Amino acid sequence: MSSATDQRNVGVGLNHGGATVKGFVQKACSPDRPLNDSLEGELQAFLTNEDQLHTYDDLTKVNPVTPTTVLKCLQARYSVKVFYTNAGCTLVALNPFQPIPDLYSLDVMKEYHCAPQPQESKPHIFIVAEEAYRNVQGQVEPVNQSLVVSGESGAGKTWTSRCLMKYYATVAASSSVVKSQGTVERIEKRVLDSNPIMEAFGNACTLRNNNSSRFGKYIQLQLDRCQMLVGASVQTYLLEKTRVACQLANERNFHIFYQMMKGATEEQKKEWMMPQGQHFAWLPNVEKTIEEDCFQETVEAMVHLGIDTERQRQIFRILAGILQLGNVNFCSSADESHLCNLEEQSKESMQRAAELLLVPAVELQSCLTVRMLKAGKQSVLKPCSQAECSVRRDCLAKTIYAQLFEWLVTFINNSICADQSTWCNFIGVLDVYGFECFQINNLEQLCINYANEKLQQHFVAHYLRAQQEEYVSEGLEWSFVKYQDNQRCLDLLEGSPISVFSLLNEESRLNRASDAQTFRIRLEKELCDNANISWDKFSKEPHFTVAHYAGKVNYQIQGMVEKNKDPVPPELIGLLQKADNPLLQQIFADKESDNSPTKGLSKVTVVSKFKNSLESLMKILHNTTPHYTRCIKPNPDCKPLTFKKEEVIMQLEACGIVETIHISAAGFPIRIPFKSFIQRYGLIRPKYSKLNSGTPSVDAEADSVDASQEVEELLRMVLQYQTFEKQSSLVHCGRTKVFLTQLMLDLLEGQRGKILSQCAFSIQCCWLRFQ
Ligand code: AD9
Ligand code: MG
Repeated sequence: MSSATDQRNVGVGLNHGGATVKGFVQKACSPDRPLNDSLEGELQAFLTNEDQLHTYDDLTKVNPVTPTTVLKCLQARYSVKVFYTNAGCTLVALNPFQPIPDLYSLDVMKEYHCAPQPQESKPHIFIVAEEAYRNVQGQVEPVNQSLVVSGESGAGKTWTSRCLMKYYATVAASSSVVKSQGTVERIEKRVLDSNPIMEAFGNACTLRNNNSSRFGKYIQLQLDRCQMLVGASVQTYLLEKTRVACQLANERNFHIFYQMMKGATEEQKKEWMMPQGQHFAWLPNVEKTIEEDCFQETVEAMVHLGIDTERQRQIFRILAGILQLGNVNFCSSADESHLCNLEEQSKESMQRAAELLLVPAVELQSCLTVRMLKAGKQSVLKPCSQAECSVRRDCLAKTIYAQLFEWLVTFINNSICADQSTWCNFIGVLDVYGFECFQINNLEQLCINYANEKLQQHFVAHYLRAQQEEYVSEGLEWSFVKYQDNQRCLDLLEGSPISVFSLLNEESRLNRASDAQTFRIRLEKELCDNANISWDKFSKEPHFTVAHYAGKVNYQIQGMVEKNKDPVPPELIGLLQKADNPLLQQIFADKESDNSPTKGLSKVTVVSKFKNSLESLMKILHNTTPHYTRCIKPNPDCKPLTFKKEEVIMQLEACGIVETIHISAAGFPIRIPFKSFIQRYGLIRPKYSKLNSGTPSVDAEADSVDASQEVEELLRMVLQYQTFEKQSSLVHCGRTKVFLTQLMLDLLEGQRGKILSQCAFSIQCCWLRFQ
């Protein structure tokens, strides 16, 4: 094992109880003896010098590792514009919220790519990228890699993912020989061009981030035998389609609509029936200009990926049609028909929407205002209430948009995915939404937080596996490592036979008029044994609270069952299948309406679909070597170089950094190579404790005896000759290192301190006698 690793292990190990350790080190320097160079180096890990905090490039070296010291270290580094810090096996990335010249330049990429030991360079996202790149060509067989990027909204996940993709598009191409260079270049550009398209359609300006991704993404970069990038494939998760028809105050719709409004030519606007100055109800905050309002870039990327002009026309007409739908409002009719009418000013919008979507206006209106009910083999038409009409309008817009997004992702995949025979490994980049806890949380947050629970479980399992590997290589058994995992919470959410999801699905299938209170009572009755769920009995709003690993979240029950069903009236699907817009026709061609008799009860609910896609993702992650990057948002206002402690600490806790420390504390966090151990604690043995007679030459001794035996003897002494084996919960001797718990370290330090103070006292007495 390299000395660098040993150093790190000492650092990791000396996480806790640092205040005492620091004191001992200071004492050790004076009456004891001058520290030799190597010991000085080892003991640096013990010291947390506040002035030097910014120099600690691994949080596990800070002493003691507590949320406060970790926070101070990150703050110190941020203030000197150092944005990356290791935290054991993860990389913490602080968002600078301003461009940092030269941090990601071509030269920097090359530097990391060519470094013999990139891990020894300053922490950087390119080290993570390079490590994965080198790992992929495993020693025995190739190992696929996953780069998991997490963090809260605006923390920098998408930015980091793009950065990783650019790195591979550069190094995986530049390392290639001239061989089929034309193709390689083209594919890299295509892979990168998938970003602006997906961001235009899947990102939006929110209160937290001007370019917030409203979907999760896992992109696999496909590498051939020569480690060259030959293609990619994208998997997306849970697009927030409700945004099309409903935006919170001060938030916006998806970027693409604004790009069209702002970047299209007069001619295009005419074609899309978007006259200058027309107000669109679904385009709030249109006056706000952001960097992402760049229509030209999206169109260029579309062209590059092979979306021809005709297809583009069809896409933009559909989008313009959706905008017109947003301006359609209904009013109750005054006559006996009970049919809802269009508000006067909505008539033109309805006409335009129909024209743009290429569906008959009369049919469109009737689909939105009349419901078809099945009674046996017969169909009955029933007028919808005003509220129902609005729900159907929104549903139509959301369905079209979600299907269009899905079609785009499929198109992109067809355009960038390499032939199966040409690639052999992949590096996956996962950019998913972070843990969410808003004032009002519903099914979306439940799914997002469930995804984060799954990822956290994976992280914990992997982290412990890494520990296990070291224990095994050191000849230790590892079964005694105890840790808290989040299985209970996952059982609560997805377990079988009874869980929140199973009950929610059951409620959705029953198809009865959903009653939030009834569902709450069921949850309470069926899940009362699980300590991770609770209720505020006095709350008027039916809700339940889940204790996630990152904190407690209240979920509103009202509307949850309906969201889970996500019903699309069959008339709407039928209408879209008949549309003259070939793209609409295509994307709905094989869609069965939800209420169709063939589907019946087997309709896949939102949580079932999400759970399945997440399970596939977890399978992939389990079969790859993961690398974790935790992005941190240093302030809520996205201000450059502003560090708000309260914000950061919450994220450290939520993204599991503090948890990581706890996990490491549950095992044997302190690992000290035998030689260093003897150097520091050798003086505890009786022959050395007669220190008053002189300074012990531990180095010479250490060389002459078997280090392992020496260490065991020392440990027996400290444990007062109890059977050493019985103390396996406190300490273990490996092949080259001692593995200790914090308690054992404290015992050792206590003994050492006692001897040193006796020694200081004796020296003082001698000195007085001389005088
Ligand atoms: V969300 O969950 O999709 O809402 P992300 O993806 O975590 O969120 P994003 O990557 O979009 O956040 O970053 C937010 C903004 O921070 C970016 O638009 C950049 O302006 C800024 N950012 C993030 N990382 C960096 C960086 N390394 N250097 C400079 C950055 N700016
Ligand atoms: Mg994002």
